[in-house]
Amino acid sequence: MKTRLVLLTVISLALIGLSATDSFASYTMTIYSTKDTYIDQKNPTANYGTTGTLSVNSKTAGSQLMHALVQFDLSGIPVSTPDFTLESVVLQLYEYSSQSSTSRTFTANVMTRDWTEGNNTSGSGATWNRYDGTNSWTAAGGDYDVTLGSASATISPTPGAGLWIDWDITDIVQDWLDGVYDNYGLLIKDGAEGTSANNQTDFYSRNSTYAEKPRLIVKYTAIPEASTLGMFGIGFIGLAAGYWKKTSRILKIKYDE
Ligand SMILES: [Ca+2]
Repeated sequence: MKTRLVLLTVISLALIGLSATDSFASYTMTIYSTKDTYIDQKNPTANYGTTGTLSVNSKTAGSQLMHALVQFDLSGIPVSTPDFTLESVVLQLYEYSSQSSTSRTFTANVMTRDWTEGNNTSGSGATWNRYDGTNSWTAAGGDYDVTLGSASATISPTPGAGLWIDWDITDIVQDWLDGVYDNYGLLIKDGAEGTSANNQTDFYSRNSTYAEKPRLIVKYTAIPEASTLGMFGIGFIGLAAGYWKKTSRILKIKYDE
């Protein structure tokens, strides 16, 4: 009876050791864009796939609208980790130049059609008119749907030396991870297009020679897959099982005698 009590205590301790591994840990990962370009209404057949800049402009006078397109590969986010929870995702673009004298709000919108980045040669990739250099968008200027997902960021006028601009796209990335809709990236545009003023704002693209390239800051929590405590708990169970087997044998021998 005393032996069983000791054994139960040992097993209980082992289970406590295992349950202690159920504590969450927080992680942060950075994902850089795998595709980016901008499209220009004034030069509707030009591709800027390998240009170091992503430009956005609200100016409709003279047909000078500009939209930026950016896409990220999310396969590195460990969604199958036990108890994975996406906490936040922030899209960051580094603004290095703005010709606007007023605050601008830019929206990042869920794209509804895949597109080709291109290499700056004619027909190689996305333009204002075409998504792959050959075939037309449903609507010139890029296909997107704000009802699927849209995030906003407001930029002060003449920001000076440059700064990171943040869009909270947590809900959009969660929907991509859940397969609610396909990940064709985001179309970034001025939230108030139709101006006569030139509000061109420039961000670094992934092809820039500068380090501040488009990126996602992904924060999530999960249970560590293998922890010291877990191994400790498993070791305890192993010891307990061994002890039980040994004790049983001794008892059996004694009983047989
Ligand atoms: Ca690019």
